[in-house]
Amino acid sequence: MIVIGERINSTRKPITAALEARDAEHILDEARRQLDAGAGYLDVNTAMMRAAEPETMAWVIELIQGEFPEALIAIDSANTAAVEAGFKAHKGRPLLNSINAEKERMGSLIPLIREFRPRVIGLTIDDRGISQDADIRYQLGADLIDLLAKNEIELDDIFIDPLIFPVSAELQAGNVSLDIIKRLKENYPGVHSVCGLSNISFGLPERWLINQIYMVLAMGQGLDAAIIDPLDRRMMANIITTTTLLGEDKACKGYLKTYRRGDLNLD
Ligand code: THG
Repeated sequence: MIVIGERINSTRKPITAALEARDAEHILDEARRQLDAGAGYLDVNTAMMRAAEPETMAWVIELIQGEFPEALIAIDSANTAAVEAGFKAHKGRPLLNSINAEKERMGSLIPLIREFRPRVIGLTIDDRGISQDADIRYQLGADLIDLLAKNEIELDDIFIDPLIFPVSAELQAGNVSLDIIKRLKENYPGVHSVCGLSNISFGLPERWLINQIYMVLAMGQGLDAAIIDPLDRRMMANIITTTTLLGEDKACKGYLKTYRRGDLNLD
């Protein structure tokens, strides 16, 4: 499972405050803790900085990679200027979060993708919004894969996000996203699937319980990347245990290593 750490996101108030104050220590502490917990990417969203979103994105990336040269960033932005600023600041290959099937956005991002060759998350949404129909969302994912492949992006560098609706608002929301993950795995085994999980539990109590069980169900269908809080020890323990049970942890090495670190002791 590729864990994308979600904590450096300007929708979180302490992060907005740290970005506004250019509080390097706070951002580096968030980066360090997520990397230590096993994050393969750090998602960075600076959208709440509005006009300063691009320069703030570049500042965060340079700050983190200055301290942790191996760290990779998922550039989480709907703003083309911020994406470009992020690409220019980043050493190594970032993960673009995200492109989608909206015509206008696609037009400006494809040239940047061709120039900077990031790994790419594609969302299953287009100008009509999010469909509740699994066939439509699956097809948007398949079309994005074809488009990225045509632009010489390797299958291993493509991540499709089936998107998740709250199960409290739409009874079949959980099943629809599971179905998309399964069909993508069957038809494009070299492509990754990814999601941010927390939407599934919106509007219900004890959200952690819903998020964690949904993670296990999604991994059962082939989900291999997730945007989560890596400091959530129970979620991380569930992920390693599920990986082991799915036969992807040779000699249970990952499970035993996690046990020896004390990270399976959740009391
Ligand atoms: N798919 C893709 N990208 C995404 C999402 C997705 N990026 C944004 C989001 N969804 C994932 N990132 C976050 C970041 C922070 C929080 C949740 C998701 C978060 N949530 C608090 C909580 O759940 O308790 C509430 C917010 C707060 O702290 O104020 O922190 O789906 N491709």
